[in-house]
Amino acid sequence: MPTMTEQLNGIFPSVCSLDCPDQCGLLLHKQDGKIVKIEGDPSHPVTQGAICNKVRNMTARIYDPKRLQYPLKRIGRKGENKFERITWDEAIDTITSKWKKLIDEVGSESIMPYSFYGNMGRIGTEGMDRRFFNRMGASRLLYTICQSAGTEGYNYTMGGSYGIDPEDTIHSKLIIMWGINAVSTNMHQVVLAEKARKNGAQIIVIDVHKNQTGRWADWFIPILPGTDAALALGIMHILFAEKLVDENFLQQYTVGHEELRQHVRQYEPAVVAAITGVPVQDIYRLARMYGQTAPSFIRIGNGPQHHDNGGMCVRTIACLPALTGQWLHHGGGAIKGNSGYLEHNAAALQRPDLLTKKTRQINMNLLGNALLELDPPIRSLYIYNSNPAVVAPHANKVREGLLREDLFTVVHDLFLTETAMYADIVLPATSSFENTDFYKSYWHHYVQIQQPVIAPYEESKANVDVFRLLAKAMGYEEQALQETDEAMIRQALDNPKNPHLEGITYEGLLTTQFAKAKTKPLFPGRLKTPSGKVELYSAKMEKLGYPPLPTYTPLPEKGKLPFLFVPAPNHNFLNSTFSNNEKHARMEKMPKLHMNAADAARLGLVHGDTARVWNERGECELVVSAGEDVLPGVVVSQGLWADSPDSKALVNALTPDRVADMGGGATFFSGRVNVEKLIS
Ligand SMILES: Nc1nc2c(c(=O)[nH]1)N[C@H]1C(S)=C(S)[C@@H](COP(=O)(O)OP(=O)(O)OC[C@H]3O[C@@H](n4cnc5c(=O)[nH]c(N)nc54)[C@H](O)[C@@H]3O)O[C@H]1N2
Ligand SMILES: Nc1nc2c(c(=O)[nH]1)N[C@H]1C(S)=C(S)[C@@H](COP(=O)(O)OP(=O)(O)OC[C@H]3O[C@@H](n4cnc5c(=O)[nH]c(N)nc54)[C@H](O)[C@@H]3O)O[C@H]1N2
Ligand code: SF4
Ligand SMILES: [Mo]
Repeated sequence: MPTMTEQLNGIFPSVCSLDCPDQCGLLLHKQDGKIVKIEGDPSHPVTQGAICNKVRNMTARIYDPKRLQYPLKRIGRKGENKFERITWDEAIDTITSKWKKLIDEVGSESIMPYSFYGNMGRIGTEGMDRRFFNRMGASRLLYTICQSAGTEGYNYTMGGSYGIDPEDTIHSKLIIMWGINAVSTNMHQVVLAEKARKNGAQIIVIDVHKNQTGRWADWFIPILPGTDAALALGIMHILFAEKLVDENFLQQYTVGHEELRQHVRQYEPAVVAAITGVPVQDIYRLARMYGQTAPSFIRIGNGPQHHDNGGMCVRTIACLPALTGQWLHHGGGAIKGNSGYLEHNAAALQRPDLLTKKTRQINMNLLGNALLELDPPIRSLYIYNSNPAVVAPHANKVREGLLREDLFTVVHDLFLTETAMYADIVLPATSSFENTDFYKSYWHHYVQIQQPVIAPYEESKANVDVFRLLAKAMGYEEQALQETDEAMIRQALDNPKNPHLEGITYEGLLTTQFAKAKTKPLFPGRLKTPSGKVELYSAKMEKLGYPPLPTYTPLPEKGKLPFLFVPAPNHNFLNSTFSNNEKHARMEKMPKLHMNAADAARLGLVHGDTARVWNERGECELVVSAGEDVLPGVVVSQGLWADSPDSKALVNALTPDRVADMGGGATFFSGRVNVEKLIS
């Protein structure tokens, strides 16, 4: 049988590799060896043949003439975009000679990997790479940029990343999309919610911006950024006061309900309204709907947790389903993330045993500090699966770090990204359709496999292949550093600690393409919290110095500058991915600043004007969209736009690199800015 890459024509199964909860099953249509069409796999139970516009247009990206074809070395100044072609041999030799010298002279911790999930394939993002850097004894990165604050917060309440099966949400009667722009970022949750709606479900969206998800809701509730914990506590206040709680569930499956009952007395609706901007009557209406409808489901998004108080906020929202016993209803409960069900054998895949000493750990949200202030300094950065010059907070600090002449930077990517402009060596990466890997969603319950469908583009190489080459050139002889893709996938799937994965094997995936984890409802049952119950009161948090009960803490910087700035993702990009592909940028039109009409009028701004947005960290120029989509005092932009010397749309120039209350998380949405009309 010829392999899929050898077959020039046909339709081949695949999986979307992007960092998106939906993790769709795909069908790739090939003609004359090229992918000509991408569609959703109709047989995938969650995808059901539907995919987003971004990926339907993915061929524009994988065959974009700007794609990197061969390795490059820098010949101009850093950031100047002057490179020349070199061979892979020269690239690997240059990198490893430099690293050997650094290790001899200043030690292995002077080298630091930086990566995220530009491709969610696990052997390429947390497999051979981790083995390699463990063996080297490089500084270790803490992967905090996305959901770490909320995950830690949720875990204090629920004991792990376990929610309900999203496929069950068709049975819900009340769906609350809380700080999630699901129409853009989790479209199949919207499809499932639509099914529930046909059966009579109401859909509520709680957000700081009436974007397309808010417009789709039956009831949109605008809220001030960073105040959601107060709203959740206000709901609890009413649920207890009006006896809308499920006392049996509280008795049997929670700890701390008496303490919580006392504690939430202070969160009177009038107090909560003043904090959140949600009117008193709406707080009552929301609490009563929530208290009187079952099954109800809360989809907790990333919005509320990208704030200084984000961990506690998610921990607080996560308490709500327990108060009304929703976990016992089919289709009731919550999802923050579901990665617990698909937990693979991380030790077998990453091989922490290769690490012979305890190396320092660096929070990726503090990349600017790490490059400018760490002692002993970082002398070499190896960046893959990520574009930190655009996606990391406090971008100007990051770029100042990347400009350091004594920093040797390697970037492995499909494109000459804004980050790659600062590299000494640039390596071309294959797209996921050219690789072997396994995939697991952090929302639905399916594991999927990708086998190469097309040959590597020009001289590009997969992450795992580059690390095998680097290992050889470094003289690392461990077998773990030369293992095959297949061996790594087998090792990862073999996780005796996770019964949900039982029966999911490499062979099985080769024949079925996807497989569902074996799950059962969380209740009746024991959680992985210390008490085995939902921890409304958490002794563990108390020990760690957090308030043991759900609590609202205001954002810092209150009032310092007039506007809270929320730079969220957009519809047609995926973080910065696609921002450099003309087709996607055209679909998205232009970087905008959504502001309240009253604020705009006060500043003499009209719809379509360009506004200068600035604070002590940097500035941006964005096109004003004035209206009622955001509350006064809030400005929202969407999308991580391509950045060049003549565009001024780098929103992360404005975002704080403060670390959130939990998980070392990012605080992208807690920054404050000034806005004025740009006079040109
Ligand atoms: N199209 C598209 N899809 C994506 C991505 C993308 O860039 N584009 N990114 C992917 C990734 S990596 C992730 S992590 C997910 C993220 O997807 P989501 O979970 O949807 O998270 P965000 O888009 O960051 O923010 C969601 C919403 O929170 C709102 N928000 C901000 N602050 C607050 C607040 O304090 N309270 C409330 N209630 N709302 C607030 C924002 O206005 C936004 O509408 O999406 C993934 N999918
Ligand atoms: N202002 C603001 N900033 C944010 C956010 C926000 O909401 N607002 N969201 C944050 C969140 S939630 C996240 S998850 C981060 C995401 O930040 P990143 O992980 O940096 O995501 P992308 O911008 O998609 O960049 C991924 C890069 O990986 C490359 N890539 C893809 N596949 C491969 C591969 O197989 N090998 C290699 N070597 N490279 C590959 C892509 O070409 C792309 O350049 O951004 C964060 N930044
Ligand atoms: S980006 Fe999300 S919705 Fe679009 S195809 Fe990929 S997994 Fe599906
Ligand atoms: Mo993310």
